[in-house]
Amino acid sequence: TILVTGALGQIGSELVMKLRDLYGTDHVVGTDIRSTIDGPVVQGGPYEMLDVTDGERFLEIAKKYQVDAVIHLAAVLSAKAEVNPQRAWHLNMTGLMNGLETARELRCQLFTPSSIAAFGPSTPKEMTPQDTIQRPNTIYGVTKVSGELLCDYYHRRFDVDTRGVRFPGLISYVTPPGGGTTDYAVEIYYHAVKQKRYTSYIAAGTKMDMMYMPDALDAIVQLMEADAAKLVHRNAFNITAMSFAPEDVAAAIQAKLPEFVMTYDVDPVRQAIAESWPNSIDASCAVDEWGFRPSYDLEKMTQDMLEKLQQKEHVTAF
Ligand code: VAH
Repeated sequence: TILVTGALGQIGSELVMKLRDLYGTDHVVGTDIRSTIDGPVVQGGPYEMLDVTDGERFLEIAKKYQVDAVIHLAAVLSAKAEVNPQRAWHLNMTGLMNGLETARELRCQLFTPSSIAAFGPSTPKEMTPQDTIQRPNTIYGVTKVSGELLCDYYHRRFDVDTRGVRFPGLISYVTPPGGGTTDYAVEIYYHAVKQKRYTSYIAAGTKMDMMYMPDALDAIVQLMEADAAKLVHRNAFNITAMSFAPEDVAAAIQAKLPEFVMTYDVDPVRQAIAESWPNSIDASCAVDEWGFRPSYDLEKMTQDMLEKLQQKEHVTAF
């Protein structure tokens, strides 16, 4: 059985459904701190309320379902973490430590994502290498680098099968992200469909790596199923599908919705976070070691996002 934390979040809410399709509904238990009674994750299969900072409860649930893989997604994202860095450290690091201790005790696999946020201003910005300097200046980035090192330590010291990827900004139409810096690239599609206009809080010319959610979900499954003997790296692989600035995604939308208008009102806090991250990262190790290959580029993603959001009856305003 696979235990997913953060199952009601941007990645978790879609990953749980995909894993239940792949491995069987009863083999995937979703957990989150919230307990919404409606929604497919909670009603469609095993679900437990879990605050990941509660280590005993984490272990108790894992034992109850005889879990053999933990996919730990519960975390505070970059912008929200800056508002309360102490809470972000506690949730991100105590949560991960509890996941690792659970994996160590049950001898099971653990996947947890890192992020391009694990890089900082002194990291090479173009085609950022897999192995390079990592001195992030956000508390979220500090927890991501710490998480990478902790997962590698647990693999080396306790032989826990830990694996992870450094996600770029993720774009999806099912569950909006909460508190990230790359969220503009999700909001823009919702606003394009609903108001035909969007005011970006990230400045023109600010390039960041991005990926469509279907490719992100495939990457998690592919890495978790990869032959361990071929893994030179573990925590965490650079992966990306595209790199764009706000004007690029606006142009891709305008190609489908000519009447779409983009304006700018830069938020200095999230702009500074975005500028501390790479412009583009090098995913060649993921390609070589476990065959990573995304299938959505900006044009294909835009086509799908607009189609799916136009189908959604109530496009929830952001
Ligand atoms: C964030 N979406 O914006 C997350 C992610 C690379 C970005 O870590 O914080």
